[in-house]
Amino acid sequence: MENSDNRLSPWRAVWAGVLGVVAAVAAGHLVAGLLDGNASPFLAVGNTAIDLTPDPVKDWAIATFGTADKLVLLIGMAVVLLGFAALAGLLSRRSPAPGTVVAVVVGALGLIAVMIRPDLGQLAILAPLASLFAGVFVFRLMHRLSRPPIESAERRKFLQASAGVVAGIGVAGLGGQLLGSRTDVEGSRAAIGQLTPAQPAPQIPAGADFVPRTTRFLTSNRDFYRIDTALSVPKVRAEDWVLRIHGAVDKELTLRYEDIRRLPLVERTVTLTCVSNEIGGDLISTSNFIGVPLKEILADAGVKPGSDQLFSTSADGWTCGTPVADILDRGLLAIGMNGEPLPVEHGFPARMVVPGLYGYVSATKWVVDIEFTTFADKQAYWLERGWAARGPIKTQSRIDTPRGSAQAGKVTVGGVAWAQTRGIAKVEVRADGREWIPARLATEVSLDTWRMWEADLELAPGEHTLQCRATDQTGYTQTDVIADPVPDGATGWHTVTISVR
Ligand SMILES: Nc1nc2c(c(=O)[nH]1)N[C@H]1C(S)=C(S)[C@@H](COP(=O)(O)O)O[C@H]1N2
Ligand SMILES: [Mo]
Repeated sequence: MENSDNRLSPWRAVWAGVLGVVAAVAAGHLVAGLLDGNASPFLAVGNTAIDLTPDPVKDWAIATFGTADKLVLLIGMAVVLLGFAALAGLLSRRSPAPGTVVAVVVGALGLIAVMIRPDLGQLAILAPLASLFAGVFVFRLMHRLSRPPIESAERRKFLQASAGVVAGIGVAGLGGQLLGSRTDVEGSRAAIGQLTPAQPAPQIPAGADFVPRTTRFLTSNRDFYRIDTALSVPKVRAEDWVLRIHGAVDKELTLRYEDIRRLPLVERTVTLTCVSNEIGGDLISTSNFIGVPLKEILADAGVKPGSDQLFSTSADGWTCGTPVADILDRGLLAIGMNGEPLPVEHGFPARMVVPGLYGYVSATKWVVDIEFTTFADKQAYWLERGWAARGPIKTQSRIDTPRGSAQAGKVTVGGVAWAQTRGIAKVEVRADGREWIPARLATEVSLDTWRMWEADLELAPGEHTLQCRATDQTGYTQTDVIADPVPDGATGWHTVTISVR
């Protein structure tokens, strides 16, 4: 007969729930390490959550947490999961059945998340299955050993089991981590060495920026902004990388890394921009990209007339649609960045770069598949989530300094402006809505890059509002109409308030 004395103490109930869940995550991680890091049910749920998150929330997360958005998501998920675990434990003080049901339901979620990931194979379900079994087993074991009355012998068994499970969790978690990183992508990258372009980009002239009043013209690989949907960066070794080119072509092609590297490499200085960049935001950077013009690679394939979309897919299943005309005009299959092979986070071994188009419609990292099709036939990742099919970069400008405060008198305002493929013709600055003052423009590097500017304003002590606006070389002056990044890029003039002393 069960009576109330037979119930688990709340602490032990919570402990059984938490150990069960952590064991589940660790076991899944271990098996995923053997198969594919993204098969880890915890990551699969996170990746699916990213795909399912409504765009306004996604935009808000990028704006609020920047590149830490994914870490915040993982921590949030961990907190929710531990909350469930504690609750499942508390519901199970009398019998392990309720907790077992919760474990099966959460386990099933992990299973579904892994099954619907486009980037995971069939074997990947072994990871969430391992989680499910480990979770249920550990929970029921700890539950059984926690039952009162607890004599000293039983207490010892309980402590021993706890210690054993905690050690097992540590070994499984660590093992999964080690196994997962055994694809030695850094080793593969290091083995490539320097990439020397046959056609280097022109030297960046000293007058290309006004550091420290403006951002530096070339962004280091470390500081280059990063945006992608990948919770764990795809690990593709150059030796294993294969690019398939198919669809509306005369001849299908399969290219390997050496095929690309053997071709004469060109270097292009390009400013990449994210469509999610808010007015004044920093999702924009400039690099010397090294690669091969896609037009040359595609000459062998022969693109059939009638296809207007190059539909590219990355190793992790992300997709992107780019107008064929832009690709043939200036698309690059890039393998290097600032003299080095692409950093892993920026698409190693190969990515696409197309000046003048926002990254979401042009800059596929870890690209493994290129299909010629039409915009009518196929929709890429962000289109299904409400963003526009076409994403030409809008003429924009940003104030870099001063931000916050300045000394009264002559105040030099500095910043950047961009209108990739069109070039910047003019930037103007004004304080407190007064007349526009033309800025001095830094030396132009190319139409495909940003351009730095600075201007002197005379400011008295007090609060002042500074604004800037750019005019591109087609004569278009950026609009003051404020628009959100969704669906095709933010508009409006960057406005900063400073206090002058
Ligand atoms: N595989 C993959 N490629 C991707 C993305 C992605 O989510 N996955 N994001 C795109 C977006 S939205 C942008 S702005 C650029 C950013 O490139 P970066 O991270 O090298 O700056 O990559 C593009 N390529
Ligand atoms: Mo982006």
